[in-house]
Amino acid sequence: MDLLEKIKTIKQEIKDFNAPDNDQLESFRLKFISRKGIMSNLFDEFKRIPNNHKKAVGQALNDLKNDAQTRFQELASSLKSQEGSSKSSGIDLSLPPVQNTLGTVHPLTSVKLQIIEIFERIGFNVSEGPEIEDDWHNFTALNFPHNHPAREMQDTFFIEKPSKADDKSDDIALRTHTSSVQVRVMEQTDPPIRTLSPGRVFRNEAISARAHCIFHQVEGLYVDENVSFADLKQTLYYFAREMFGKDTKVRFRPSYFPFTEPSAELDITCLICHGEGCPICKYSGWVEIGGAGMVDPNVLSNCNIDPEKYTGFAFGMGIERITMLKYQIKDIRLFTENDIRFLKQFTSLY
Ligand code: FA5
Repeated sequence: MDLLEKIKTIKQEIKDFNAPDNDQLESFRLKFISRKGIMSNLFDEFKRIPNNHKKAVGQALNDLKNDAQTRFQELASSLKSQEGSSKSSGIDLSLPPVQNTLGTVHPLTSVKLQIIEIFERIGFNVSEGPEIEDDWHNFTALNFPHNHPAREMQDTFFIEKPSKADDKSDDIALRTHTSSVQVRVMEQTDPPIRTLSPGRVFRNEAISARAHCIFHQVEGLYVDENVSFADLKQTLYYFAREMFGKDTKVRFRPSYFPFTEPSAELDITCLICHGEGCPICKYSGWVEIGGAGMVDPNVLSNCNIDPEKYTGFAFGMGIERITMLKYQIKDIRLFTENDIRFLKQFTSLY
């Protein structure tokens, strides 16, 4: 390579050189500027070239020397200003980075997903409805009598309650149960229907270790020809086995809901005291996890489904209650306190 070519290459190298720290700056100085650096070698070579080339090459060599010195000044001052700014902002750039910690899925979310997965295996899909609900979907379509206590201020958070005693059709409230979603699904879908509706519900209740005014339920609905109470029982037995283990005992107690007939309350053996008695099971050995029953023919008619042709079952369970039993949590308030020490115990879930 002739000398002019060489000078051109080195010029580019000088331009591209970066010195993120003092060591690199010193390398630059040694390589290009010092007495034993590239520049002195080039001046030695310059002595040996023919005289008629000396003018052009000498000019290029001087330019290169200036370039090297200018670039050195630039690199030195940019390093200085970097050091100054990190010092004045109090940041120590040499410290190792802080590790990112992964968040955890909330236990209620995890249990909700586990419930969905169990029911999806037997053909249920998932549907959702609004948390702010009208009277029709939360009460009237579900056969609630006008004087039912749930329709009073003491039990329900009303957003608008313009109604007189007899006409409640304009009432707007925070839904008190996820049964409102079964009405919406039945209004919009022809049977067969097999759906699960998890969601948040609200009740004007005192908060205690067992009960909250905001909690979660999951509603199940199956409507088709020839659906029977035996189907309901087997479905819930299957659920209890999958969720709590095959040795879990389940019992149905006769109950009453305006929207199902016959109705039952679903209890499982208390997994906290294993049937011996504790405050969570009120020393009975059993804990109620939900209500269930055959959908009342009036409710089917209200949702434009022919009760002569179709029957259905429905159930509604408390997700907090199920989570407390599964993970032996003794106080429902822990779910909403956001105590990292509590939440961290569930890192391995879903
Ligand atoms: C109902 O809400 C009915 N809609 C359930 C139903 C659906 C029956 C379909 C028939 C057919 P209940 O009020 O019992 O029922 O509530 C169901 C479950 O929600 C309870 O078993 C309990 O697990 C949970 N639950 C009720 N109130 C609270 C509360 N204040 N805090 C926490 N969980 C609650």
